[in-house]
Amino acid sequence: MNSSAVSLDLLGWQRRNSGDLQLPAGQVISRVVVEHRGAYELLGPHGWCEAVLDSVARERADEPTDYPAVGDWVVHTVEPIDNRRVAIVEVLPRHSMVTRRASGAAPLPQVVGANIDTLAIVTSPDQDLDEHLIERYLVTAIGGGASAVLVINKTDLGDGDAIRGRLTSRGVEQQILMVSAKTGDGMSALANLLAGGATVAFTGASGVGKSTLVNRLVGDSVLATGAVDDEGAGRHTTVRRELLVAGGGVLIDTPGLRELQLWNGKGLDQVFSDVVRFAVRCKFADCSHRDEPDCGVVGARVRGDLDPDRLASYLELCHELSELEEEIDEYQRTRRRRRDARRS
Ligand SMILES: Nc1nc2c(ncn2[C@@H]2O[C@H](COP(=O)(O)OP(=O)(O)O)[C@@H](O)[C@H]2O)c(=O)[nH]1
Ligand SMILES: [Mg+2]
Repeated sequence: MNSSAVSLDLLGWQRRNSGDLQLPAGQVISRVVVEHRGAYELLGPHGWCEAVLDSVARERADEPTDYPAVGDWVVHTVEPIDNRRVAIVEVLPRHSMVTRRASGAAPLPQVVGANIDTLAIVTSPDQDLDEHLIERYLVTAIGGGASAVLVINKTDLGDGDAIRGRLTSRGVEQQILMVSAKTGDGMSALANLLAGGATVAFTGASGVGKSTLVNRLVGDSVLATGAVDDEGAGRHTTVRRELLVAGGGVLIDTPGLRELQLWNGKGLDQVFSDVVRFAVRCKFADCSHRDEPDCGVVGARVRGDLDPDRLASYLELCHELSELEEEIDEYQRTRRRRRDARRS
């Protein structure tokens, strides 16, 4: 064991809600805190360690989503297998998996974070508000089984109310928090998201203040609760950039993304529940809300009940998802053909 040992509960284990596991001797559970290409950094009751996926687990992994990701709970060997790194033998089932389309030509998923309870989508008044990007983030979070909140940071610098007004009048229904990482205004509502060992991941454009918010939450919680617990170990261990333990929960700071391509559309109906409500009135059940007669959605737009830009955003995402489905079909057909050719 090394000095950075952190209990599973401090890492948010109780949120899994799935009972105890019987592990063979020599194996333990940790959480993935950093992901490198093909290697991982783990943190748990046995301390910090570097890890690789065991060859059997690698053999079993068919899909990119079968590999460990930041936030995962993994079973691994206590002893290193190559003098340095331990072997991950199993990725435990996830209660959420926030996934986007990986960059590159092939239609493949990339797990942004596993077992995230809340995705905090951060904006700030000193940057242009990109509603389309926010809606993409919302669909991504909710489609992955996480909840989402919008955080308007830097309210000391500019008019946060104006941003909130734009989002709500557009039809965005998710909770909006107004904060200033600089002055501390509104930070307690943000800190509340961490209650009960919750994992909160911060996302949003570069420069909106994600890292400052995370640092402030870590700093405040250290001040509020004392940096040292009864056993003398740091309770609020700062562990690299990606995953930090603080304030009774777990924070994940992500690098800013300027674009985000969807991997699944499961969250679409919930994020665009306004559009879905109008769609009930469409004449055709498979209406595309573009040029069909008696379309409830276009009707709402014409009456001024539905923001045209919001509708455009919805239609763009629908289009992207149907193209993605075709690409996936084609990709899988090609893969099957290649496999069959190898076998014959
Ligand atoms: N005035 C003000 N500046 C802030 C606030 N939060 C962050 N900043 C500044 O914004 C800049 C970008 O912050 P950073 O946390 O690196 O953004 P990130 O790229 O989203 O992680 C830094 O210069 C911060 O000091 C805030 O609430 N108010
Ligand atoms: Mg940052």
